[in-house]
Amino acid sequence: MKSRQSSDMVKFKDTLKSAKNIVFLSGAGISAESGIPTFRGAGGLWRKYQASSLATPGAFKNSPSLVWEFYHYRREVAAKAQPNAGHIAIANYEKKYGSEKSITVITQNVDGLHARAGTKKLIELHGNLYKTRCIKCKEVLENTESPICEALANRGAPDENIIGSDIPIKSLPHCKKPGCGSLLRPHIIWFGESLEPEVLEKASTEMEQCDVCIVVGTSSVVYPAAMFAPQAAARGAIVAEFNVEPTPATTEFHYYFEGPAGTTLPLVLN
Ligand code: BJW
Ligand code: ZN
Repeated sequence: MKSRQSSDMVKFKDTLKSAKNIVFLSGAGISAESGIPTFRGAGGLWRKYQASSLATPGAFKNSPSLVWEFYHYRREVAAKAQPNAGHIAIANYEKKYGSEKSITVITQNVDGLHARAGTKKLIELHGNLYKTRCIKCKEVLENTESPICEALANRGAPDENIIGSDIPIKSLPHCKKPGCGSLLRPHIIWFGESLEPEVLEKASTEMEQCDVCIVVGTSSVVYPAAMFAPQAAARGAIVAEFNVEPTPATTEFHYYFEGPAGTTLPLVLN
């Protein structure tokens, strides 16, 4: 749909009332008001690095120490953060209407804030900061320890003057499975890696079935998530975008609500 968007909240609330299958598709912007920096906005750098140069298999191979420092920092920031009014409005909406409608949150975020706000039907497309995966036996485990290993205590400062990282590999987190003992990595989908097939499948099914999709706080530039909502709009689902500024996908959607999601989402959902 390439036409002018509506920002008629009353009309959208009506649409939502009669919707049976609703998907929320969220990105970093929904957590911005919790103090977690977005990727492509101000604060998107850690030291001198863009996330796109650290969140890659190549970066981890090159320096697991540096990449673990980056993730240790992010784990600590997210652990101290609290879900904001946007996360809470979505969780409460599910609590209120979840028995009469199918309500799913598909998030690109790895910070765990949707779950902490109380969202139950949640698909985490890009993994989770508090899960590890063994590079050898592939076991995925939840891990909320702080720090995740002794060697990372007091590491991960974002100061751009810190050069490199020198933690010996043997001191980084390792698999505790008998007979394995290999290096652990964050259970996060990095650039150039495929999403987990069953996660992608679940998300695609929800996207294909939804009659309303609410896209919140994503720049809609990272694939495959970037094509979910435009595809839903193209097959006739009503798509509403909540963002502080238009994105490359805005013109594909029916509704555009500009402003911080912590303010705009409660207006629509409460
Ligand atoms: C607010 C707000 C407020 C602020 N209220 N709003 C097809 C074409 C071209 C490239 C590709 C393609 N298919 C695959 C690729 C390669 C790549 C890709 O898409 N690159 C693009 C950059 C072009 N994709 C992949 O590699 C994916 N893998 C894959 O597809 O495998 C098969 C394949 C591989 C290679 C080639 C072809 C096929 C995997 C992607 C995994 C993404 N991983 C990351 C890093 C995770 C690491 C980590 O967190 O540590 O996930 S990238 C990073 O971006 C992170 C995010 O989840 C993701 C999306 O970002 P998001 O959430 O949209 O954040 P921002 O910062 O971009 O936007 C914030 C928005 O909020 C802004 O719009 C603000 O305005 C707004 N906002 N405050 C409301 N208060
Ligand atoms: Zn293992």
